[in-house]
Amino acid sequence: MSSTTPRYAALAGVAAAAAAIGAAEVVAVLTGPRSAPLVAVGGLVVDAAPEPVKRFGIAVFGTYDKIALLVGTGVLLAGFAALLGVLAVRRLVVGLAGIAAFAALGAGAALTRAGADGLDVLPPLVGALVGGVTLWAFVAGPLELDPWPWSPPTEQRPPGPDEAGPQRAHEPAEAGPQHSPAPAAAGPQHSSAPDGAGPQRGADPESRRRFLTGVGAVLGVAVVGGAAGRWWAGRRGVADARAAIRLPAPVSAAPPLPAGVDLQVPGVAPFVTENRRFYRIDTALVVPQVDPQTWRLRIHGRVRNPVTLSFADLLARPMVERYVTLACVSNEVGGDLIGNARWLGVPLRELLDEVQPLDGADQVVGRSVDGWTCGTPTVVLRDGRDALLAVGMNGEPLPVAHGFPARMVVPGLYGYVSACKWITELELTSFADFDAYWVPRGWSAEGPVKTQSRIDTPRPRNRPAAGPVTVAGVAWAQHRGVRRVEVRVDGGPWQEAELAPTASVDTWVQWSWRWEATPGEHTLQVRATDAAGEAQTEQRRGVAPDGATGWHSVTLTVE
Ligand SMILES: Nc1nc2c(c(=O)[nH]1)N[C@H]1C(S)=C(S)[C@@H](COP(=O)(O)O)O[C@H]1N2
Ligand SMILES: [Mo]
Repeated sequence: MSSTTPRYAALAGVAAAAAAIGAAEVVAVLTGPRSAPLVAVGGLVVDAAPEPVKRFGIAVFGTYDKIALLVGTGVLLAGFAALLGVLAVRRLVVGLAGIAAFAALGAGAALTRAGADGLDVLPPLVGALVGGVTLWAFVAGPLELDPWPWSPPTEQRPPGPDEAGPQRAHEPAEAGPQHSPAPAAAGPQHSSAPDGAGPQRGADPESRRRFLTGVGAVLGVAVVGGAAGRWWAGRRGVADARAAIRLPAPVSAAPPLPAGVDLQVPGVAPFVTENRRFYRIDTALVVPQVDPQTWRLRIHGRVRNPVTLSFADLLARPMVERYVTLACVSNEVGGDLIGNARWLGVPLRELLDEVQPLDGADQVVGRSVDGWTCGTPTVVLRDGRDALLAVGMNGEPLPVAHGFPARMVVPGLYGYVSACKWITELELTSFADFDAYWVPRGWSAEGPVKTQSRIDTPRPRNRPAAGPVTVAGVAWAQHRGVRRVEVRVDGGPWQEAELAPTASVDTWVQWSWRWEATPGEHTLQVRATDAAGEAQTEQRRGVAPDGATGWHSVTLTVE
């Protein structure tokens, strides 16, 4: 095979894969974006990825971890596709079998997602057909290079006595990948060599033009068609249904915020986090689009009176409104996976009272439409705190990415054990009988929020002038409350910071401290003490298995 063969073959493979994925995206307009193979396979990867990999993804890419995953899946896929192209030039069936295998993986991934139905095999199936035809067209059909720039002397040499005849002629598949990349560097000069120059024949220029034009056209149509499909599928979402919802007024409104909850110090996180700035963490590659018309919440399991509620049933119930600060267990010390919102919803306690949990039902499992689960201690939901089945966030229906039409919000617990979005089931069971999503992945079954404090200003890259500098930030110890925040400079004595008023023990609190800064490099540290008098431990621990500990510190230079 000439050195140019692999790169043309790789192009054919990539074009076929692009055609397959583009076609699948278009078909997914009918079946829903979750059955698009890239998303379905990506979802499998999310669920199967070892915990450290996922933590790495969240740590490195933060809330962009999903985009990173999809791009990564795409790049990997392109690599495989190139390889399949190279194999297909030698034996078309190998390439076609590869495409079929991918389609099977895509179909399997789509079918094993929660809530999947038979139609979900359509995108990978149609994609595979389109990809297969495309591959054939470039490798053996009308757009084929004519001839493929084989290198006759090596390829057509009769097998020697030490070589296994027929297989050798096609070259074993394993030889392909290792072989192809190496000589590629020599490519372009060779391919433009006139026919018959040297032992290698280049492809007929006319056929090469046809081939390359074809590849370009397929890539263009696939990208444009795929993107259009994605966009169209997105329009089938529930934005209109959400906009049409009128939330009821609460029978118990959130207490008015005391004056001064916001210290008005530039750089400090606002007391109420805007919806569009609220952090988002979940395993959903495509945000579930749940139609409130057909949505149901089933409360069942170890209960005396199982019930099923519609969204209208829910809205007809007395609602309460509360400020609650939600935090992610993956929030590093000093991190921003935390936000505070005004939630409107039905007290979970009342729903549980109605279904009457049976003895031993010590765990309430929230299950979302996409199969994700969290497990919350039943006692926590019944101990009088404002645990809500929420439908509103800061005066609006829940944003789709934050769980529309309904989610759980439980003061004092990390989101992974309590804050099920797109919820469709509450199942009463026991901790002994059921492990929720993150538990077998190495996270603790119970997840009370740890007391934490964060310096929002100054930041390490600030270079304040010597003199008075306002050091400020937020601190939280949900459902216990923050009693005290202290700051120290360069390991000196702890100085008590001023605490702003806050809404309740379930919300974070802003703090500030006036620093007489002197020129040079300094390290600021902060620690909070909860209402029970327990101070944050200095010991630095990572986020797994139940939340990070340690003091946030900021090192900066004063001019
Ligand atoms: N359905 C579903 N709900 C979920 C999750 C999820 O992966 N799927 N993640 C949980 C986690 S880990 C957190 S921290 C909160 C985050 O909620 P937010 O995205 O509204 O900030 O949602 C929780 N609810
Ligand atoms: Mo989380």
